[in-house]
Amino acid sequence: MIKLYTFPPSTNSRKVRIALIEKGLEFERINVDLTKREQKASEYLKIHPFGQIPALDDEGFIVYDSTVINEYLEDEYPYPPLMPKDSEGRARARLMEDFRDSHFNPYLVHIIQEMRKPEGERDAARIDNAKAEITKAWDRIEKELNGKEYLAGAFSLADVAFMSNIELLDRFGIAVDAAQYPNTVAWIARLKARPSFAVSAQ
Ligand SMILES: N[C@@H](CCC(=O)N[C@@H](CS)C(=O)NCC(=O)O)C(=O)O
Repeated sequence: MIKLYTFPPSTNSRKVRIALIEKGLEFERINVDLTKREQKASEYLKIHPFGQIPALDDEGFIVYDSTVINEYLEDEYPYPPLMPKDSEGRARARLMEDFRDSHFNPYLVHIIQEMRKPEGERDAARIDNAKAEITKAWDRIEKELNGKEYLAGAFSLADVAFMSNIELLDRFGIAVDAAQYPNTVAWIARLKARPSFAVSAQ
């Protein structure tokens, strides 16, 4: 059986949990407790050389990095598909996934880092900047969604990537203005309604 090295609050791990659930794949969750720095234990470093989660073990084949893992799952378990069939659609989906990984998720990480500090020590400017960058992302997402239900047309790994962040948006009270971003608000509601959203929480 597939084993996933994961931790419930980790968004990158959730990205893989969602893909596994969407593909109907059974998997064993192996918790790597980041609060105890278990990701840096020497045994775990044999699985993930950089000491991070997620990592996946498919009958002895080990792969790490959420984006690479999800691409592997798509190649190895193609049904139901989570990528468009045509090269242009696949490139668009990958661009949006990269946008989430490089220009969206990192700002949520900044907020998490600040919120972990005692209230008086938080860097308010860093939080404000992160929130502004996240709002900027809605501009792009709104345009991408024009005339489409999901980022690449049908539900894809691009949506999976953003879906893993939705709970944090709620937790930090980052609302999306429905008047300015109607496509984005409807898309978020669509993502939340997918059974994999609730099931992937742990
Ligand atoms: N590019 C990697 C990033 C993985 C990553 O940042 N994982 C975080 C949890 S979401 C982690 O393991 N943090 C602990 C650490 O870096 O020591 C991926 O997408 O899998």
